[in-house]
Amino acid sequence: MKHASLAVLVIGVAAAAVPLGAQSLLYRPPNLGGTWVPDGGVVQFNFLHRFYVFPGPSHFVENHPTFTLVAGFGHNIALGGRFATKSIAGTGGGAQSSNETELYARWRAHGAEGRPGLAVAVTPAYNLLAKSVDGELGVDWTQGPFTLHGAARAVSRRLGERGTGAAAFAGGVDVRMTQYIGFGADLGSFVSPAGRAAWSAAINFLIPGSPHTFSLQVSNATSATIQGASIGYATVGTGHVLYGFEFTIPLHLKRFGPWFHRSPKPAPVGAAAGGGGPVAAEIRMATYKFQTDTVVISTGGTVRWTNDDPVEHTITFDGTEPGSPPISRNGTFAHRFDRPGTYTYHCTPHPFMKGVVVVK
Ligand SMILES: [Cu+2]
Repeated sequence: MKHASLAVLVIGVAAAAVPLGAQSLLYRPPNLGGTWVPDGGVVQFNFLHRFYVFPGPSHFVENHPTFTLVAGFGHNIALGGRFATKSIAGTGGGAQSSNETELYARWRAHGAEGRPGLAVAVTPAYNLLAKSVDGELGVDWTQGPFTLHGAARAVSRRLGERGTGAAAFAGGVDVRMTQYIGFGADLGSFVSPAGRAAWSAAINFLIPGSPHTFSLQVSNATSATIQGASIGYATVGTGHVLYGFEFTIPLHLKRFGPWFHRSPKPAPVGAAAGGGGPVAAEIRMATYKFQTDTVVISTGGTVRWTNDDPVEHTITFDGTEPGSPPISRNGTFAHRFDRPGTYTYHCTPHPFMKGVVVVK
């Protein structure tokens, strides 16, 4: 039983470590857009919040959030926007507002962020505050725990500046200590005038059992747009450091299906639902737990699970045994075990729910 629990735990954690096709901050330093494109049908919401604490006696806190909302359309194409409510533009000469909006498209021409090897993405954009046509060519290269990043950027009108276009370059690196924890850092600047480079450093986490990643960071950049990530709040070396965090939230649109369909009738599912013989063991699912975490039955016996929770659960075996589809409230799943053995299983949406069926 103890060994079985450990096996379930290891398998559950390994499954949980995959961020479900979502953007992972373990593969992207804070001020680089990366080459990531959401899968079709996935909408990603990233919340970046940075703040600056003015020196005493006021200790006034100035907040610099950037919200990113981007949707995947398949074919390695994404459309999205960023909204930064306290962009550095507000401090620049001639800027009308500090609300910076950038609309962008991204096409990943090669590779995939997070996979070994090279990935390349092109990101055309329009910055509504600067009234500027912007663009970025992003490249990253992953090998083992390392990812190296490079970006070449061009803008037709710089934020808060009069005059013509400019080019910027940025580079960064990620190092992953484990699949859950990594470090990232980057540096980027407009070619001219130099001296207001944007930099950042971060410690990044994948939150186990979830598709979310989280980073704690320091930087001197006030927004995450192509323009904002290319210029620092103040000259490098003035000690003007912003602290912040970013949180990534992938929304798999399929999961919202139940909003638009009548909830399915709870029904018995599984091969043994009908004439599977007498039920050798009953297991209830309640409060996100298999109420009996280990059952022992004889070969040929049937186990029946019943869901008492308002959310869907699954019976997903860690081996090759076929498991259940999502089981809605009051639904049941029955399965007959024809071979002796130890069958460990978990719930796919809630990998921390684990159980064992021992067949003698
Ligand atoms: Cu569950």
